[in-house]
Amino acid sequence: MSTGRRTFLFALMTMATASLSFAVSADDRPPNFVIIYCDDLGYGDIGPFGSEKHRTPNLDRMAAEGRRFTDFYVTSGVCSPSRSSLMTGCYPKRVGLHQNETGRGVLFPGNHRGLNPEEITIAEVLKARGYATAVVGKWHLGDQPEFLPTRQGFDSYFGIPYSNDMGHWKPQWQYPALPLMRDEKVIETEPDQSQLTPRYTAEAIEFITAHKDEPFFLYLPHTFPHVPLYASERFKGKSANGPFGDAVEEIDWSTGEILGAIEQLGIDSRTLVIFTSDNGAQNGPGGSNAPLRGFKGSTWEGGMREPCIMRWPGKIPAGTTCRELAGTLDLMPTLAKLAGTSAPADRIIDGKDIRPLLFGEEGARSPREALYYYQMGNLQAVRAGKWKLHLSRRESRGGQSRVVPPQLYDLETDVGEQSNVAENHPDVVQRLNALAEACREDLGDGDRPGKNCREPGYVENAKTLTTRRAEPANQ
Ligand SMILES: [Ca+2]
Repeated sequence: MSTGRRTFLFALMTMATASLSFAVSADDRPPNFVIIYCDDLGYGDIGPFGSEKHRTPNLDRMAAEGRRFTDFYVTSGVCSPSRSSLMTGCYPKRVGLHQNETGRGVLFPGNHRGLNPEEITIAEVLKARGYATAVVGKWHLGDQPEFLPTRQGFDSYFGIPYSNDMGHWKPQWQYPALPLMRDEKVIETEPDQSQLTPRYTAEAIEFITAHKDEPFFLYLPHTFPHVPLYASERFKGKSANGPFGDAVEEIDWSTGEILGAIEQLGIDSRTLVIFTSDNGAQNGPGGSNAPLRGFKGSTWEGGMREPCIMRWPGKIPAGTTCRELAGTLDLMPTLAKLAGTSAPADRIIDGKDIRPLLFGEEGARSPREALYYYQMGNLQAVRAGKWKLHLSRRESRGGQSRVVPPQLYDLETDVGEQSNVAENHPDVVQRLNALAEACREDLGDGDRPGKNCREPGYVENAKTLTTRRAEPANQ
């Protein structure tokens, strides 16, 4: 090869390398992700989803600048199982977090069980792509060192490890003092809960600011509006709906602060912000799942269908609505694709890539054939398209046992699940029953084991993070 030709080839290679590094370092670099995840916020609790009680100007604006998802689901009506799906893209039953080790619906302080460190979380997927990762808020996927966020792909953690009622709120419950943690250390016990939302907000903005020049993933699972309800002085007593409304309005403020910081830093066009909730509003504290039926803990729509807004200026069409079936299961695989990578291929992942739904592509349809509604280990309902079937089951009440007949609802015309049309559509009932049967085979149901379930994490010598007095145990 002549020297001239060699020089020419070298120049070509240099140009190729230069253009490649340019492409990666400029606007084409992976986008940032912020997931704001409320606790027990109902479908009808914010303005963009019809609330007339709560003032949510920041969420109203977020919806006007982004996209509402009306048929967006979590996988459980309670905290821990729901969170396991957001983190792993799998049904709770798949990863063994549908209940704790004693058969209760969520994890409690000092439980042996937690999200298996062998599971690959959304944070681990993104971290492998060079993302800075942080969680600010309530974790609730295990409080043993092996299960903490810092062992599950997050660079840093600030928040409470489980629900805010699992402390000295009700002394008769005999929980250890509620810990506030930084990374793996308890830094306070029984923190002033009225300050949690402002403190989370400050932490979130600090993280975003520190990492504005690299791809980042911020997971912000709020403590509220789970009970006991608190708001800071600025919001306390100010809403038209008591402490519940105060907490929601403060979360709205927090969302506005975060969106404002993202705008001010000039990273709007490369930041996807997602706002949703871990399960529906509880019956009693003041939340609303209207127009849906049922509450937190149930497999009615009110327990598991959540308000969801996504905003990404220039990418997600502003002021639009997606009515296709989607959910938190889909976020891990979708964010992985947006980051230029993929969900793990060595195991079953239940989530789907829903990028076409985010971007509002013409004619985009849900890639999901069916959604399964579990209450702990029991499969109770299945949705396919517009149809939802509550499965026939045996129910015991007051010493009497009876078989509850199947109930079929057309969610397009009857979102409130009021009119059982099972008798009019035996073919649909049969089709959804067949889907349910395939699900039982796969994931199990009640005493019946599923053939594709994985083991939860388990720690033999589990300890609580704090003692029953208000003193940290690990300092
Ligand atoms: Ca919850």
